[in-house]
Amino acid sequence: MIGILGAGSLGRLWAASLPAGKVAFIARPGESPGADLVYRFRPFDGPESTIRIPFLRASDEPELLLVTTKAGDTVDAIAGIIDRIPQSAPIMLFQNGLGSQQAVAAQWPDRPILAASTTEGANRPEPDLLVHAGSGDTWVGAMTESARPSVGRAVAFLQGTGLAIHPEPDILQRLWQKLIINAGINPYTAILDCPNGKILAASFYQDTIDSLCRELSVLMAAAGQGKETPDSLRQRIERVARSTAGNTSSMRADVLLGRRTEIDFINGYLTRLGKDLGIKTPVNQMLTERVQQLSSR
Ligand code: KPL
Repeated sequence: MIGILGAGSLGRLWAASLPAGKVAFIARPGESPGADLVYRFRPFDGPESTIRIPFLRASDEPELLLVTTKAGDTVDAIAGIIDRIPQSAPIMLFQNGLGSQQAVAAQWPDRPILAASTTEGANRPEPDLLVHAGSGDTWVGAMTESARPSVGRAVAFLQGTGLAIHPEPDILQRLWQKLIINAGINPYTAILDCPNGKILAASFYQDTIDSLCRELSVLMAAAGQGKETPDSLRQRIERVARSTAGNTSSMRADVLLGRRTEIDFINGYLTRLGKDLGIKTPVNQMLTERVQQLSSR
C-alpha cells in the first residue's frame, strides 16, 4: 500500500497512475473523509476515466509515503500523520523549490527521507477533473546518507505506473536546476500577471534579469552546485520560458486563486541562503517581497 499526503494535481496524478487497490490518500487530522475521493482523469493520450481512491484506514500500514503538499504546508502535514507511517517506510517529498525538504530531513533524521524532482505536468481546470497535460520524468534521491539504501526500493514501488521514474544519486543538484528556472520565471509571471512567455518582452524583466542571474550564479557556486555563468543561466531560463510560453506558472496560479505562493521556498530560500553565506541578493529579496505583497492583498 502506498499512501499519498496531499490531494492536489500531482498527488492525484500518482494516485491515478498506480494500480487500483495499492494506493490511498491520507486524511489530515481533523479531516474526516467518509467516502472515497472520486475524480475524472484525462490522460496524456487515451480516453477519460473515473478514478476512485480510498482514504487510508486505521489498519493500513503504508510501505511508501508520497508527500505532494505545497512546500509551506509540508512539515505540519507530515507531523500530523507521521504516527501512522511505519519507521522503515520511505517518505518521498515532491515539493517545489528548496528548504522544505531540508526541514523535513532535520525534523525526522531517523526516517528515510527522499526528495523527488518531476517534470510531469498536471492541472485541475475544474475541481473534480485532473488533466495530465504533459508527460515527463521524475528523479528520486536521498536527502540524507542514511536514506540512500531506500531509494531503489521506493523507485521499484513506482515503476510500472506509466510515469517514468529514475533513481538520482545527486537529487540536490536536480532540485537546484529546477530552482534556478523557477526563480527566473515564477515571480515575474506573478508580478506581471502574464503567461510564462510574456515576461521576456517586459521591461521589468529585462531591467532585472541580468542582476538576478549574477546573484544565482554566485549562490550556486557558494552552495557547491558548480560554476555557471550568469549568461548561461539566463539562456536556460529563457529557453524554458519560451518552451512553456502559454503556461500559467504555479505561482501566478496561486496568486490568482488567492492561495499562499511558494515564494519563500524559491527566491525567499535564495535570499535566506545569501544572508547565511554573506552574499548580497537584492533582486531575489525584491522579487520575494513583491510576491509576498501580492498574496497578502
Ligand atoms: O515549474 C514551473 C512552474 O510553473 O512552477 C514552470 C517551469 C515555470 C512552468 O510553468
